[in-house]
Amino acid sequence: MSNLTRSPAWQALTAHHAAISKQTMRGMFAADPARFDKFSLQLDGLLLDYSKNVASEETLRLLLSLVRQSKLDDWITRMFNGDKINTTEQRAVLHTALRAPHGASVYTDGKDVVPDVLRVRDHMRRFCGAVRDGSLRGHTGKPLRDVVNIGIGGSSLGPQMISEALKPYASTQLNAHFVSNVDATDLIETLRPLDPETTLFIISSKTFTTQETLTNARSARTWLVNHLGSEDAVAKHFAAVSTNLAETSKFGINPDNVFEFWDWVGGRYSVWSAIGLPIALYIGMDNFERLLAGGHAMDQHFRETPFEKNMPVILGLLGIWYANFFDAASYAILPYDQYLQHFPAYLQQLEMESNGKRVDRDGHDVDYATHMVVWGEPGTNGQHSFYQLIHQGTRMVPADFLAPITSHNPLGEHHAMLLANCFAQTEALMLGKTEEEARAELVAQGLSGEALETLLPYKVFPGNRPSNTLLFDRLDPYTMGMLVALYEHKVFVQSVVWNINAFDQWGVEFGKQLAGKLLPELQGKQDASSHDASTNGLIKRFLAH
Ligand code: G6Q
Repeated sequence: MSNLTRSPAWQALTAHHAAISKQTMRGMFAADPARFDKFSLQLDGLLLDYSKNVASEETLRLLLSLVRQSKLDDWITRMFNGDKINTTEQRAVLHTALRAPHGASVYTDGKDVVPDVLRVRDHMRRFCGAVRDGSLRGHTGKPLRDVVNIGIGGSSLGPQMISEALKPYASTQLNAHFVSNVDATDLIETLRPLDPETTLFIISSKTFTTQETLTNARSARTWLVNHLGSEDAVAKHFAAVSTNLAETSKFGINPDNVFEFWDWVGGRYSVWSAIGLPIALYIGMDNFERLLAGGHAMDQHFRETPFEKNMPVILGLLGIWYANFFDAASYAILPYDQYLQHFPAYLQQLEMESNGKRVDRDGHDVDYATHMVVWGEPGTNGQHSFYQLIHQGTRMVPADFLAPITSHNPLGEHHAMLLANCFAQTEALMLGKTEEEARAELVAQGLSGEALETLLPYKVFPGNRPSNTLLFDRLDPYTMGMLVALYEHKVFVQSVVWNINAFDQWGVEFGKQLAGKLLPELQGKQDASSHDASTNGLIKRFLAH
């Protein structure tokens, strides 16, 4: 048994789970009219309603003792102070320094990192200003109109998700595009409608060695040079964001267009760094800085607020409650905002790459579940497909609902309908529909006798299905910053309780090695018979064509 599952806090939660399983949320709401007030938190226009959880005040008390037992306060201090808490890579974890305000100091290896952060931010401001006002132009003198980010994983998902989320703030003069897949279809379909004379490529890669990104970058370069007829065009049409300045220079990118970041920024935590350049170009540097300010506000909240009122702590603990004590295997992210359409995919990486681990910080296999599978789609679309399983399936799927009070696109009744759907879903998941209620409905529809009895079991909804709701005034840059930082810190809280390192990604590195090994075999340069029979068979079939 691990220290965690043996601990008094864990044991107390196991016993409490057995007791609370006899209660329902329906009953808890009926018994306590103040439940919403007790189980909700607010920060700068962001409301977290966590009252629709299978949790009582006692549950929260026990979960908070679990987090205290894990010494979360020490871990928070260590992270913000630049300790090398990413031990398997011997790195500090300082994405929070990227959103630190002017005047702050954050040290790692005896060096204050903030002056470098601010220097790169100033560089971004100058570059974005020059592209946006047309003073920085393409090789033939035309203004740059289409920004194509070439990157993958952490060097793509964040910029793409936030550019889409903040589209209402974007310049009407610029379009943002994202190419990540090594499948040439991604690049070719993106470039097809674009004019090389007005296209700016940003090659985003922390390592600048990622096979997909460099392959796409080389093909993009060929496309540009072929169309514009000169290698000189590259200097005007390519920028790079990387920690590997030697490789960006080898690629031939104009040093004035190279934006640096550092190994203490994890890929999936890097959207706040120059990896956010496509966002800054698209929505302007002032808006990008408001995004940083929102992230910083959440940092302050996380560091300074007692755990019982701390949003990332509460969200993290509720995830642990379901993953470890209810055996929930997945949880859904359900944004009722079309602009947040890429948010589930973004959180899939943030949460599953961070906490999809099975060896603890002491090198031992864990004997408890770690992260749940994350999935989701914007509402109301999901309601017409997978919500069936959430309402009536055999598995518990806790869900986070997100919605803005004000729409950027007010049109007739649309927004009221959207929110009516959102609130109705969380209510129905919580309440369910009892046999009695279902029977009354069927009677009202004119059914009786055998026909009614046959249909009745299918019309019952067990309810007691948990959800959190994040309701915010408007999806603006500051709110977006708060939301992303909220989930980052939630992931950290969970990693601390689970005693795992949220900041390495050996599974991803493994994938990078594998493709490199097989490529020469598919190209017929190396014998391809050393694999298992299935892999050999697939390679043979490919080579036969
Ligand atoms: C993020 C991951 C991974 C990474 C990509 C791209 O935390 O490590 O998604 O961001 O593999 O890596 P590069 O930025 O080095 O190209």
